[in-house]
Amino acid sequence: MKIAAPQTVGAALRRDLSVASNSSRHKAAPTTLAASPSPVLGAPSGACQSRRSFGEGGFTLLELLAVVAIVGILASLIFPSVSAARKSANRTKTKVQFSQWAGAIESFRSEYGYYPNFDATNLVNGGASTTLSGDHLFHDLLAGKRRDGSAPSTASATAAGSQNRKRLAFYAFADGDFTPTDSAYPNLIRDAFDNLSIAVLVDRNLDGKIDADDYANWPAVAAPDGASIRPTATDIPANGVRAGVVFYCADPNATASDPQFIFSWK
Ligand SMILES: [Ca+2]
Repeated sequence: MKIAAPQTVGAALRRDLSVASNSSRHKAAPTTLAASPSPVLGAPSGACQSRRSFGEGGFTLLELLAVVAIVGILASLIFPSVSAARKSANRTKTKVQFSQWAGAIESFRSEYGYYPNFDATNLVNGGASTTLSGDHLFHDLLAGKRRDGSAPSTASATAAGSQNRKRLAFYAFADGDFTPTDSAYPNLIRDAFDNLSIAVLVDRNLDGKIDADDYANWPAVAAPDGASIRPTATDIPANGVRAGVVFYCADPNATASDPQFIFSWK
């Protein structure tokens, strides 16, 4: 007769106890078993069920790295297209802004018979004050008042109040048209890219086009990197721009070596 080794007996006893324990649990919770799906009923033991649940609920390091890599690839694909779409939308918004300003200036001409004289720099913020009570020629001319609502200046013949002597409102500027009061350069007109360097030109001799007869040199504007860039002959139609008022500013992608612009007429 073969006698089992003590260790083997102990192991057999533990198996028996485990089976008894499982059997007891199964009996103690008949409702749970009945409600459980068939794979649980077919599981060999509670311990195995516990390990499987833990494995199914977590991620290995490899899985996490794979997820991170996939998210990175997706981000690299999505972000450039989102950025390009945002720039395209802002270009459109800026050109709409130019068109609205041009309409206001044409209204000024209809009223007074001539285009207004802007700052000698031919920039919408040329010589502008950064305070609400100060002079902002471009704004004050078209709004018929200062930013704070006070009467525009009549200090000279070209001051806003002198040119728009009837103090008519040709354009209703919104707060969003200006840089915030807490910015480095507050209360200045900006485009959709927060660009403050915006050129404005008018048909000074009223011949139906804007060309060298009106402006010997087209105004330079600041690129995002601070470079001063100026349109060249390739940017401007050979016979001038057939318009009474034009605007332009640097494109957000412009640099000194690659000057690009947002033109109101293109
Ligand atoms: Ca002209």
